[in-house]
Amino acid sequence: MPAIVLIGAQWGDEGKGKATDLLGEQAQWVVRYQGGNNAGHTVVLPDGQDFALHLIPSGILTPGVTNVIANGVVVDPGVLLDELSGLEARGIDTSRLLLSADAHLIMPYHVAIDRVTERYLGKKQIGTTGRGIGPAYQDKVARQGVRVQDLLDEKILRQKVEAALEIKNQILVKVYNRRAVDVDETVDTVLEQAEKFRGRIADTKLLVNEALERDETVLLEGSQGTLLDVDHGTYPFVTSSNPTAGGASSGSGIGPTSINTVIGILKAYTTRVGSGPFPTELTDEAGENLRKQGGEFGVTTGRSRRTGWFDACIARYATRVNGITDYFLTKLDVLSGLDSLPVCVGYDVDGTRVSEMPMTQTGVHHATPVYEELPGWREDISGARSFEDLPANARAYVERLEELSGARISAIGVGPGREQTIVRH
Ligand code: 2SA
Ligand code: GDP
Ligand code: MG
Repeated sequence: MPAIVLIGAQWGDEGKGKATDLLGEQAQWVVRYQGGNNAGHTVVLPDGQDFALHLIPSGILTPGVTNVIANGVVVDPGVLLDELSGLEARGIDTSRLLLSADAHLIMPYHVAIDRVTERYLGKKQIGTTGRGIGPAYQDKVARQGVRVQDLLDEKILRQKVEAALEIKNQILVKVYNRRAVDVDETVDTVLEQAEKFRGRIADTKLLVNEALERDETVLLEGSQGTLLDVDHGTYPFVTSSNPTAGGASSGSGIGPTSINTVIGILKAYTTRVGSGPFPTELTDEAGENLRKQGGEFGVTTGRSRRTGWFDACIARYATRVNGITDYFLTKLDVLSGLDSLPVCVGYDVDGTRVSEMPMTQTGVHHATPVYEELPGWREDISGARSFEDLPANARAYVERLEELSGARISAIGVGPGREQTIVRH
């Protein structure tokens, strides 16, 4: 059985947690391949209990599934332990969670640097989650990172932490006027934490590839979204990893030929957390209404999410850069009660009409949406279970989005619950 990749098609928070939970029932493995505890994936179980997962794959809630934090993820050991104990306290079996020996660690100094950098950027800040994600990936690329496998050898760990802190401490003290980070204290802390998850460290790329050879289903759970991708997103207002489908291969160690399905999770409108351009953003009452109706608040930081109308240029772009085969359209229920629904079908960029994402970041900043108005519907659709149960205008909205996005909409979310899903294909 080939691997399935599940990715966010917009700026994250499209409902990847719910989608992973739904598909988790058909999978033997759920693998996180990028990001870290900046993610906030919500899963609502049929009994009404809801869970917010940050670092651990959403498949942990499905009995029998083996969950993997793969090489492309950055792991904060303290967060890992807290998340594990939180799940265990709620009766969740966490015995099937493995951690790649190649994953990089978020060290306490990465968190400190993330926060201090944002503060110093002032108005130009990215609006990060402050979890140390960017600085940890920076060290990975600069070849100064500390990996999970380094926790298995205290001598190597100490050398790596010493090397990583040599320049950082000078910057912290001389530029940011902070206290230097102590090597011994840092090493002791992570070693103590590692005691509690040493048994989970594994050669996960071998295990996942072997599972594929046995015809088992592997679901690769993306976090954040296409426009937060460091290569394909609205740079520099992005995260520091590759949430797009290509990242699933490098971030887990499976070949791209093992992947034959890429499911894009697409919200029926648009949201974004943090700074950066957002052409269809609504800063008026309509935006506030979407935020309230959709409960658009960050699952990790609690920040208000920015809201706006559906942007078909983004969807088309996501279809292309990810090779999306199917869409799961979420939160259609949130749009009930509106007279008319504007859908962005193109942009006016400094007097030129375009229908694709502008080539340059300046173009994205200058993009004014060109809208097509679709008629809304008033009915509560949260109980709909088949496409035919939806009002005609809701069906027409879905069909138009499908046409504009360039990939079939195979499932539709009409509420946060697992059962509040319409499967079309
Ligand atoms: P970072 O912390 O370096 O990854 O931040 C860089 C940008 O990436 C955005 N980002 C996110 N956007 C949406 N959702 C995310 N997860 C949380 C959620 C967000 C929260 O589920 O709601 O609680 O605030 C997420 N993680 C990173 C971030 O806002 C920056 O724009
Ligand atoms: P993720 O980061 O992509 O997993 O998404 P989040 O969990 O950050 O945000 C999605 C929110 O929408 C969560 O509160 C979900 O429970 C909720 N949700 C998911 N699908 C639907 C849906 O179809 N309708 C409604 N009303 N809520 C949904
Ligand atoms: Mg989220």
